[in-house]
Amino acid sequence: MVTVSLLQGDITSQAVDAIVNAANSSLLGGGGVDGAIHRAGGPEILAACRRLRAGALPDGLPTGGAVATTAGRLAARHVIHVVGPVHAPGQDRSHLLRSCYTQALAVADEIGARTVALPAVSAGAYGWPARDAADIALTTVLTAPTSVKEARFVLFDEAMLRVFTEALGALQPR
Ligand code: AR6
Repeated sequence: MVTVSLLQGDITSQAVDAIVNAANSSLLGGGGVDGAIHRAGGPEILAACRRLRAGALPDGLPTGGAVATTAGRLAARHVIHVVGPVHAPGQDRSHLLRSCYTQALAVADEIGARTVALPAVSAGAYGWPARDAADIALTTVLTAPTSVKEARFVLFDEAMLRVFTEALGALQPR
């Protein structure tokens, strides 16, 4: 069974088997955690993404999908790129956000990753309300069929750590 832990910090510094990137469909970089991962990991990650675009993923990675690349010079061994849904008020796109986490863990299983660090996918530029993003992230990871042993949510700021802590507490009543 997967153990979930919560940490405030920068996902690029995590020494785990794989870190999850909140990318966009192009896989060619962006801001937020995506920009931070490419900056810290160096050009090898972008080169690997370009190869995917030239080969298996000519149209990019669909929303809700996941794919692994090298982690370049990061301490982690792999980056698992996912594409979260843009939050759209009035539309239920939560299945796509759940899919990011189930697919990320499925890819982790394929590459033999047992420790995985994850950000709050869609909770930044893509506008997902933090508490809903946290509830979806935690319930999905806790119930996913996976061989991953540790899912470490690395939350960038104190406010997001608080939201995830409250959401996890509500799932595990004392
Ligand atoms: N470590 C951990 N979390 C981080 C870091 C970091 N170094 N940097 C930011 N975050 P976002 P999205 C948090 O916008 O909403 C990009 O341009 C951030 O505070 O990175 O899925 C992509 O290319 C927030 O809580 O991802 C896409 O175009 C969370 O990571 C688009 O943004 C996610 O915020 C994806 O948007």
